[in-house]
Amino acid sequence: MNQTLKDFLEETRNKNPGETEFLQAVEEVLESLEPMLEKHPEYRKAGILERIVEPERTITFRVPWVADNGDVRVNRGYRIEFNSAIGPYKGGLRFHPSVTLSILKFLGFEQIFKNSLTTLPMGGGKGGSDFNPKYKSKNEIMRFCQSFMTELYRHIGANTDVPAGDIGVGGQEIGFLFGQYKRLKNVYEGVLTGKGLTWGGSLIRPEATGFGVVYFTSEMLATRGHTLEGKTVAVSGFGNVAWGAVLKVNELGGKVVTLSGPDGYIHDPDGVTGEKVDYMLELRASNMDVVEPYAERYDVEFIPGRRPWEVKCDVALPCATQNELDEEDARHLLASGCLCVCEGANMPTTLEGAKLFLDSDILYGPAKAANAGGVAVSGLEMSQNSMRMSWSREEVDGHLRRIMTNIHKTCLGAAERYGLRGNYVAGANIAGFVKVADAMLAQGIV
Ligand code: NDP
Ligand code: 2IT
Repeated sequence: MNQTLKDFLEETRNKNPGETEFLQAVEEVLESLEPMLEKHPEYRKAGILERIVEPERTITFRVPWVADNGDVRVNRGYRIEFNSAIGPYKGGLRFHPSVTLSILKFLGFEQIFKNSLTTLPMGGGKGGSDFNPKYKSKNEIMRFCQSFMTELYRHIGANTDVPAGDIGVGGQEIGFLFGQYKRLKNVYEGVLTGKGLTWGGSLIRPEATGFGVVYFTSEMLATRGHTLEGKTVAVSGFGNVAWGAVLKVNELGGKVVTLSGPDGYIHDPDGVTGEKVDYMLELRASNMDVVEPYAERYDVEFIPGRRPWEVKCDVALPCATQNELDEEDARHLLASGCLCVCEGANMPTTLEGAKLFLDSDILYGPAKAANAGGVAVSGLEMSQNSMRMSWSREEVDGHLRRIMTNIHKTCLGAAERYGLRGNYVAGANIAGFVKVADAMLAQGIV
C-alpha cells in the first residue's frame, strides 16, 4: 500500500478506535483499490475515501422487552445507514449476542460494494441487536421484534431504508417486524424483504444467497474447465445460507460432506442429501445453535470444537460467520488440493488467510461478490412490491442466475483492466467502488 493510503488507513484507525472488524473490512478494500486510485486521482481529490468510510447516519437505540417470566430485559438496537449514493439504504438485520457497532459497520461497509455489484439501485446499510435468540420462546422473540420496530420504524421506509434478514433473523422475525411496522405507520409497503409469500415476499428469496454462492462457484470452476459434478464440498454453518448452498450443490451433482455450528462440525461422507437437508431447517428453527444433533440422528462423526477446513475437499464454502477461516485453515485447504473457496458468509476469511489464497492459484471468490445473490433477490422483491406483482420461481431464478454470472464477469473484467488477472477480490472491490464513487462525484459534496 502506498504512503498516502497508509496515512488514510491510520487516520481511519484513529477515528474508529477498537472497531476491529470494521477496520479489517476497510483495509481489505483499500489494499485492492490502490492501482485504480492511482489512475483516477479525481476520487481522492473529491474526498471519496474519507466520505465512504463514514456512515451517512448511525442510529442506536434502547430495546426494552419483557421475558416470559416477567423479567424486564434491555438490548441495544442499531441501524447503520451507510451510503445512499445509488439507492435507498439496503441490508440485513443481525440478532446475535456478538453484535457490536464495529460488526455492523463492517457489514454495512461491505454491503455498499456488494449492492453496487448486483447492478440494482440499492445503497448500503445494516442493523441489528445484541439480542440472543437462543432458547427464547416464540412470544419472547415476537415481543423483542415489536419493541425493536417501535423505534426503528421512524427511520425506514420503502424508499428510504429497506432492512432484511441476516444471522438470527429469518422469515419469522421479518413477519413480526413487518406486522409492527404496518401497525405503527398504517401503510402497506415493501419496507422489509424476506417477507412471506402471501404477504409480499418473493419466491427464491430464502434460497437466494446459497443458490447465488453456488452459481458463482460454478462460474469460477468453469474458467478452469471444471463443473461441480462429482466434487466434494465442505460447507460451514447450518443456517439459511448454508441450506441454500447445500440444495444447489446437490442439484448440480456435487457432494456436501460437512456442516458446522459453534459446537463443532459434522462429517457425513455419504453427503448431506434428501431429508438431511430438510433437517437443517429444523436445526436452525430449534434456536439451539448446535449441529451435534445431526450427527446423533444420522449416525455420522461429530468433531467438537473444530472447523470443517481440515476435511479434504475440492470446494470450500464458508457460510457461517466472519473470521471463521484463518491462516492455518487456509494452509490446510491449500495443502489438501482444494480448487476453490467461495464465501457465503460475510468476511469469513481473515486478512492473513485471504492473503494466502491470493498468493496461490486457488480460485477465491470474496463474499461481496459471491453472496450478493441474497440481496439481489431482495432487490427483485422490492421491484415486485413496487409493481404489485409477483414473479414465478423460474423468472426470479433466471434473474438471479444472470446477475451472478454478470457479477462474475464484472469482477474478472475489472481485475484484468488493472493487471490483476483472476483476482476476484480486487475485481469486486474496484467494480463495486467505481459505480458508487461516480454517483457520489455526480451528486456533489454531500
Ligand atoms: P442464520 O441465522 O440462518 O444461521 C445461523 C448461522 O449463524 C449458523 O450457520 C451459525 O454457524 C452462525 N453462528 C453461530 N454462532 C455464531 C456466532 N458466535 N457468531 C456469528 N454467527 C454464528 O444466518 P445466515 O445463514 O443468514 O447467515 C450466515 C452468514 O451469511 C452470515 O455471515 C451472514 O452475514 C451471511 N449472509 C446472509 C445473507 C442472507 O440473506 N441471510 C446474505 C448474504 C450473506 P456457526 O454455528 O458455524 O457459527
Ligand atoms: O449480507 C447480506 O447481503 C444480507 N444479509 C442480505 C441483505 C438483504 O437486504 O437482503
